[in-house]
Amino acid sequence: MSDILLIYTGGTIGMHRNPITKALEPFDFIRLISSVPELASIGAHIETFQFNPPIDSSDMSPQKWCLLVNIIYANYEKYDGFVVLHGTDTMAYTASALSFMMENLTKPVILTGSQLPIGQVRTDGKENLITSIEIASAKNKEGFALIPEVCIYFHGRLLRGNRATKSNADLFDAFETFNYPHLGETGVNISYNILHVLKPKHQDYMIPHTVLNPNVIVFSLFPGIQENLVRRIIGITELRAIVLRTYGSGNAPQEEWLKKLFHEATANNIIIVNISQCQKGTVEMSRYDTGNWLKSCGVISGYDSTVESAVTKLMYLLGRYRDTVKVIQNMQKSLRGEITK
Ligand code: ASN
Repeated sequence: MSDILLIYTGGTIGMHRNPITKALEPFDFIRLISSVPELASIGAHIETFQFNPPIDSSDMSPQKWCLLVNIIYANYEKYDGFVVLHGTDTMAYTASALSFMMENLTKPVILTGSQLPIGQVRTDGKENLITSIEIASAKNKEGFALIPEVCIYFHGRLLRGNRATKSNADLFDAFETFNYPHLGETGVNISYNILHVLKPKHQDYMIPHTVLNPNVIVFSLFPGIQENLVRRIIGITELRAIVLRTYGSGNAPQEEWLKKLFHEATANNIIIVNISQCQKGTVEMSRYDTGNWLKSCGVISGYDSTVESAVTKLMYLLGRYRDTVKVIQNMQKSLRGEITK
């Protein structure tokens, strides 16, 4: 029997409808658990930890990521796996952040949630919760965790956390990894795609990293983008990095003012990471002239990274290294399977 720590942060899965405002709001975890008597029949010993108060995931923050890492680290030896119940809206950011913040992770950390509250008749929460616990409990022949990485399990799909994106606000089928195969799929059985799962050194200790530097912004290019606005952003004293969402395979308008500003920014130790506005595919700055000039300004490739992964990886690296060169070098490497290189 596996020992699982179930951490409830909040999200729709545990919400109920306020009888006066009719809006969904976070609710008590005990009530949540009593909605799932099936949990008693899973072959796992489950203990719980609850955020007080539980939050809508729009209120997630780097401080709360640190809290999650500290909870997992403090209980790391005691449990075989961890299931984190989380709102769907920022679940992919949390999954990405946790993957970077826990180096040498050898145990499953499975994030899940739901689109409908667990107490509601047509809820997707029960299946998501029950299967996540099964996945977090799964071991291989040697007795090691089958999925030793941070994942999102949702609507029959097991996804690498730092590759995942919330792709649908309405359907139960809400998450996808556009640039990486699913790590598992569920039907009658759970079938795992073990070839694509990370293979950690099981003898190594997990190292938690809880210093994050959030002085990062994301901005998208669009036809008509204005010089005075971009100049203001780049002039912000605290700014350390920009996740630049470019066109197609990493292209940008060939405006002299944009070139000058990007040159100034990178010369000023601001890291600019080029990722595509397309959900699928990768940045290849040398493919067109419109991408190549970005390279000559010191803009670096984010390859096939998601926004969520690029932002949280920068926060983690900027918190870990003072030296901009080190941050840039590590941005170019796949640290936890987050980019294809
Ligand atoms: N607003 C909710 C949240 O992210 C959405 C959900 O969980 N389905 O907390």
